[in-house]
Amino acid sequence: MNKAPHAAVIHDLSGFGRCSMTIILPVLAAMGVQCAPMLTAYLSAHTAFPHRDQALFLDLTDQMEQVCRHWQALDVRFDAIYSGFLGSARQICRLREVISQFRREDTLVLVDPVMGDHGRPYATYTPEMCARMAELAGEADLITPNLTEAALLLGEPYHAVPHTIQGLKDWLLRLSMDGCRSVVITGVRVEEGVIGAACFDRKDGSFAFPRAHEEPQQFPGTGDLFAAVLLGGLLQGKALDHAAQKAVDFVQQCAAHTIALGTPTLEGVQFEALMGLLTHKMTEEMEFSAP
Ligand code: PXL
Repeated sequence: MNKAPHAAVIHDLSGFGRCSMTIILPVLAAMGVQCAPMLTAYLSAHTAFPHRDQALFLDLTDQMEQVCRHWQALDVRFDAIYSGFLGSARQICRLREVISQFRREDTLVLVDPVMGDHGRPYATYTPEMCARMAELAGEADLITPNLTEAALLLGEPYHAVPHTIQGLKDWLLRLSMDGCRSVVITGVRVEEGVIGAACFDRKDGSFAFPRAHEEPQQFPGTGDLFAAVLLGGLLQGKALDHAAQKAVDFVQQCAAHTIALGTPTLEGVQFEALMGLLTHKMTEEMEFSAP
């Protein structure tokens, strides 16, 4: 029996606007991963939408504890634990315990230190949450900050973000905590019209800079899309640089497709119609091995 890799996915569920669970679950399923979602919060819509005074934000920290107890009783095992958007400082502390409870020798712990973008923290993130997030990231095998989050983790001002390969290598090494964890910084620009990621792989100490043509519009939720495709690739056995290139390409393809269709930016990228690009290889393999 060939078992699908199992991933615990610890993120929020946002009712409107593609981000977090509404992207990650379908993407990982398409890439052959069986997901166990643990909700950090339920929001009526992601935090970039207006009318925040009417928004529902349901913090699910206490419910997470019960989920955790039940999973332990069921002796659930995970090949990956992947966390993202978190609801409260207390929840971030709790998550460190969740990781230590379910981490086994070969479990990949991916912490996407979701805190902000474009130089600003998201509406629901306090300075204390950012400090706790840095501690949580210390538990990870792999972190995937954007440039805003990388600056917050390093305690650097946003205007200091690097735009050269050498500057990015310096930040990657600092973020790797002396080579102890792998790092992929997203949304990196070192050349006009080109966007991509900066990677440090702790396995062999190598750097990689996968990139693609930069589309003229940016969308919320693309960090979640990137990290999900990256994790799917890693769980399929791809090396970090190949998985990151696949993620860079897929985000660019989804952005180009969405711009062509002209749908509202805040609703995120239309990845649904392009899911075949993620399932293609598996389908080929299945066809190949069919009797
Ligand atoms: O994409 C990151 C993210 C996840 N979850 C929620 C968000 C955001 C970014 O705005 O608001 C609820």
